[in-house]
Amino acid sequence: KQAAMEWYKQARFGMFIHWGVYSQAAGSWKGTKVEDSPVKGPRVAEWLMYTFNISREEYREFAKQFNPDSSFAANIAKLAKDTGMKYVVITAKHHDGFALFDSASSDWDVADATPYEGDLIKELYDACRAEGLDFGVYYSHGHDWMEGCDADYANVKKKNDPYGVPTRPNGKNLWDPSPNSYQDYLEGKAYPQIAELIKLMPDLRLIWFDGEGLITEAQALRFYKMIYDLNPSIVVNRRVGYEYGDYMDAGDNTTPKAGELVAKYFETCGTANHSWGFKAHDNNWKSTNQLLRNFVDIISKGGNYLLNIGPDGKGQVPEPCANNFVEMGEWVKVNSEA
Ligand code: JFZ
Repeated sequence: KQAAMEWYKQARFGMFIHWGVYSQAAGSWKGTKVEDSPVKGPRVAEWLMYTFNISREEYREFAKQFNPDSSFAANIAKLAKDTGMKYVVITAKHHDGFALFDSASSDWDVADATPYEGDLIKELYDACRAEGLDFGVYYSHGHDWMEGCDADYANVKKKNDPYGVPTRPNGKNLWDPSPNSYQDYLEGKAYPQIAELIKLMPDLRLIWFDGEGLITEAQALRFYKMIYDLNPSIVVNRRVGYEYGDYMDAGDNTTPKAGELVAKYFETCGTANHSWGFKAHDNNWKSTNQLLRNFVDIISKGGNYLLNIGPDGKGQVPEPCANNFVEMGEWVKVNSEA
């Protein structure tokens, strides 16, 4: 792991990508913006299915319109390179459970549920490697609104929670839950998909877990150990659960102040506007100056900056965002050794 952590420490600046079926909705559903939904919860565009309590069947139908331009991979890899970034981390599966790769363990994936002919994750991996960029994937192991364990949520939570904290079903699909148990979901989908991703990409560098709420210590350790056994150079983030990850995070969009976070390796992930997934009506982009101030602040404290883009359904990065990134990259490249 030491060499992998050295890589991580030196990489410093990465691109986060939130992309999926929700991207084509652009932050609205049937004419209503996510901000105007009566359902309580985050107002980010990638939570579309949750925000509008979309049934699993209707959301599966919606996936049939997801058909990106195959040029997305080369374009995004180039943008990351031009921004001065050293690696890319894309959502291989977000909370809606949709896999952007051709998965053998589920047909809720790009190959079986959309008209797109190809494997989005593998294509972006290849394009990034061709640009000399390293590659990682985000994987929502805790939430899966399509095939997770949400019907069983209250029981599992009660059983797994060592402190007897009352159940707060935040972020769970309780409007149309799948019948799976948590253990079945992990065995049948989450563990196998992590193994698939590692096999698909021999140079995979990082796995970024999210949504750890339900997991037991043994289940979190199994993710960590399984990854180590398959490829010990993969770096794992803290959110795998029970602090088993290799580095800390400072909370989304936040930078640690002096004395707040003492960790050799940490990361701040951040948005370029106010949503991770593409939201057409959020044009409140952080300025190039603001992005650079964040960058310098985080890097000077020894952390990594994972700065997000949300491409649209076709895979296009919003133009003002891309322009700011390229402008930022001119400074980053001049003012860093590499
Ligand atoms: C999670 C996701 O729910 C969200 O959609 C996005 O992927 C983001 C990067 O991660 O949201 C979180 C999770 C944890 C914190 C904040 C937002 N946190 O610990 O500050």
